[in-house]
Amino acid sequence: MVLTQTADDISSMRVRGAGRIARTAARALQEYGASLECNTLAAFTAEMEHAAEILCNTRPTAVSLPNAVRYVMQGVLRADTLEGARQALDERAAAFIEDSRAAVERIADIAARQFPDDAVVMTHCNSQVAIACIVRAHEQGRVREVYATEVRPRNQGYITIQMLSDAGIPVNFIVDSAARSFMPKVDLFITGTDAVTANGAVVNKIGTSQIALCAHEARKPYIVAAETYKFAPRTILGERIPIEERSAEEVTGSGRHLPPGVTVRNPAFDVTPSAYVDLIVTEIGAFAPSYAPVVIRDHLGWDIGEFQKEYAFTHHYGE
Ligand code: RI2
Repeated sequence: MVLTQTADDISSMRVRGAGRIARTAARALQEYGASLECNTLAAFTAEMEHAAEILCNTRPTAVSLPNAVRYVMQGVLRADTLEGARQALDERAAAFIEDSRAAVERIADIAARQFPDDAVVMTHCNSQVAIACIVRAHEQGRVREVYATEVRPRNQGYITIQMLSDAGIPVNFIVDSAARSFMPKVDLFITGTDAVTANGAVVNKIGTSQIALCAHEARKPYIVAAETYKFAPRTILGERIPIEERSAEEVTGSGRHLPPGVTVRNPAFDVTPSAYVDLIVTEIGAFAPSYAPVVIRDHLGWDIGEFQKEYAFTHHYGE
């Protein structure tokens, strides 16, 4: 079934990358809804809510996933009729997929202006949107070469170097621990993100915060390329972004003997404080990280009224 297959593809990382995960979930909801043979709006809504929950539980850190699911599901939850719910689901899923692709292009246009001439760039992990920025700047003749990390343990760096190489960009492939050694040669560090919090912190692939620290030390700017649906609304309520911890086998390989008492830790992401982030480039503009709550309120539409509705606050000061 398309839904369980998609959920498995996302949790096993056959489908990976925050943007691709979000688009894949939107498409899965669209297809699942079209396949349902429910006769009532209530039954259809219940099935769709169950599907949404399954998808949201696949990978906990990338907020693009619940944001995409919420956007698509609003069409179902606000509908008055079964036919209206089916139509809104289809339209919203298609709109999300189209808008998220357009956002990557727009971010590339905006971010490319930040690249100095003859730029030497460092990137970490494999971000579709960060690579789009590098490629756009290279098309404008402003990228000399890229330092791309290996990205232990899943080695997403191999995907990055293939994409950059396909675009005709000279690449230096380095182990993750060589990032500080090469930072003096670099003009800017750029990555994507899995989540931006209300205080402007950036959650991204494990190792990002170490490189951001090196960039800060060397006074090299760190630019984050982030579609607005990668901002995490619930962090305004104090919720923390859960950091996904994956299996030990990803680190050790299968069949490797470990001494007794050794525990393998394999967090997939880390948090870079806003102090080490120079600019977040979104499809609606380039901002300092302190602008994150404004994006959440004005662009994602999560305001105090929204929270009040959701949590059904009944007591107000003065009453
Ligand atoms: P785009 C990836 O996570 C990386 O952390 C990457 O920076 C981020 O998603 C954003 O990817 P993983 O799925 O949406 O490899 O920019 O764990 O492609």
